[in-house]
Amino acid sequence: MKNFYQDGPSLTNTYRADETLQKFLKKVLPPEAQKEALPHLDHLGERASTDMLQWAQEAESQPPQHIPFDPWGRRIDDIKTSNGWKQLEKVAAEEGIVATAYERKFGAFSRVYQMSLLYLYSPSSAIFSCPLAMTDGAARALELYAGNDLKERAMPHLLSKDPKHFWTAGQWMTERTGGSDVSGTSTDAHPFRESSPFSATHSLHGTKWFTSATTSQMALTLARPDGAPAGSRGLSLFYLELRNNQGQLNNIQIHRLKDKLGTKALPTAELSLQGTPARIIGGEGEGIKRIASVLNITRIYNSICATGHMRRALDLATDYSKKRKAFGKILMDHPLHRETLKSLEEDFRRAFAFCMFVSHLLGQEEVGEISASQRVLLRVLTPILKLYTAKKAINISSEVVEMFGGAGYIEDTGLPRLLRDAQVFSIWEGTTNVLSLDMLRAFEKEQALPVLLEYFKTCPAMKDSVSSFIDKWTALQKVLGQLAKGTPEDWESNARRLAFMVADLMTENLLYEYSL
Ligand code: MFK
Repeated sequence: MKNFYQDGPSLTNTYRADETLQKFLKKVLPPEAQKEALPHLDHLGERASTDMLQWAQEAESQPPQHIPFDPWGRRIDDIKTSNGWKQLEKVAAEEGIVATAYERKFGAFSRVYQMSLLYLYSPSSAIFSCPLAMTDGAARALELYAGNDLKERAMPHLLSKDPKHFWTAGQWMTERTGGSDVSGTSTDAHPFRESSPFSATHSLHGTKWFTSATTSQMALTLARPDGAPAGSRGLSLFYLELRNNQGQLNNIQIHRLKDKLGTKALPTAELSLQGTPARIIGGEGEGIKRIASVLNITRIYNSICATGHMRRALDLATDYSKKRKAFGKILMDHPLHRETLKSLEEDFRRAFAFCMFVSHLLGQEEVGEISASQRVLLRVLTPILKLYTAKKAINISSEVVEMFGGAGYIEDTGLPRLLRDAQVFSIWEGTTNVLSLDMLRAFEKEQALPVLLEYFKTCPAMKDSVSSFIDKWTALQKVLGQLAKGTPEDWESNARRLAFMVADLMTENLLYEYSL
């Protein structure tokens, strides 16, 4: 044992190493989609374990910097990012991480294909997946609600596979008054009568407290037009471009970059809009409803990224378990260690199956092949998926860091980052409680509970009386029975518990249905 040095964990092609992904796609994707998607995913899995990985490490070790002034005192508010970060943006464009969804080559399965790309891209992207989430959300909101001229201006950029033309989008919702309760939004929108390249209708004044990534070319944001009522019903959705044709910020001042717990490579800024030209999207007062379509996409992204993160953590732990010897044998040969990994692997497969089910529903909606009840399922399952996968990612990351013992606690192994970055999943785009309440909103507004129950009654695990499913179903029935005569407060205080019960049932069935 003299001169012993432990080898660290390493990665190989992350598509080839991923039995769950391959098994699922071979079972579910139609043959013509498999013909294109599988080689593409293989190629991306290779990049995720080679060039992307190096760029991600570079981006993490050279976090973005805010340069407020030039050497002569002019305000410039430059945000300097590393070469690694720029290369990861280039990969996103080249590999069509957003564009693939909108090409819609394989109907409803286009989203399954695209989310599989994102799932491989994200854990090697230093969270470049965050600006991509907002880019995709913005593309969908523009597709649904913007005028043709605005669509023609922005969409070709958001969906470009040419890195020179590719744009990312921000989604600026959070202000000092809140990220969850946006009713206190104090950004004002005044009529704008000058000419602008995108026919701005308003100029915006206000402070945005969290804007990721502030290097984007455009953003969607909420503001209150003159005379609009207080509260969230007075908010409208606006499109803005950050810079003018000369590359100067459009009356935007960046105050500082946020010093975050994790996601250190991602430039998240605090900024103020000081007469920024913006164009209203949708009608006045429709802001929350319109931004909800962005949120529903970014919440699915969050879930896919959380699940990709789980896979990455488990890949590292599994590789290490085959290398590290303790008490006379490799870790993998210790029954308790193996059992712990096995149970985390099952949690991962549950999250994966749930993500892919919801991605397929999203694809069905986008190509108009969705029934009324499936649309309600998509609406109610999106917040549940997001809250469930975020918590699983945090738990798996914590367990994996622990599996490495002391090495897991040492910065230059890169392992502590797993835990820090996982924590963002439960905060970004809605906390667990806010999403549990969103589930109740869908119960109330869309009558989603009977739709869910009907879905469970007809799913394969119910038809085949799978005992683990039946046990969970019985437990849910019991809680619903207790709540039947409950007050709104009873429903609210049980919302989180109910959300996890629904997620457990969903995943119990999907593991069975997809044979994962
Ligand atoms: C990786 C990045 C790391 C960077 C660091 C990030 C740190 C975190 C930074 C952040 O702050 S992230 C921002 C997190 N914030 C959110 O995700 C928002 C959370 N809040 C909510 O989700 C609220 O529920 C919401 C603001 C959407 C609504 O609150 P309200 O004002 O009480 O809405 P209301 O009146 O219930 O709903 C208005 C309309 O929108 C209703 O329709 P009707 O007008 O027809 O009645 C709702 O049904 C509809 N709606 C709301 N949510 C919807 C929805 N429709 C569809 N889907 C939804 N999800």
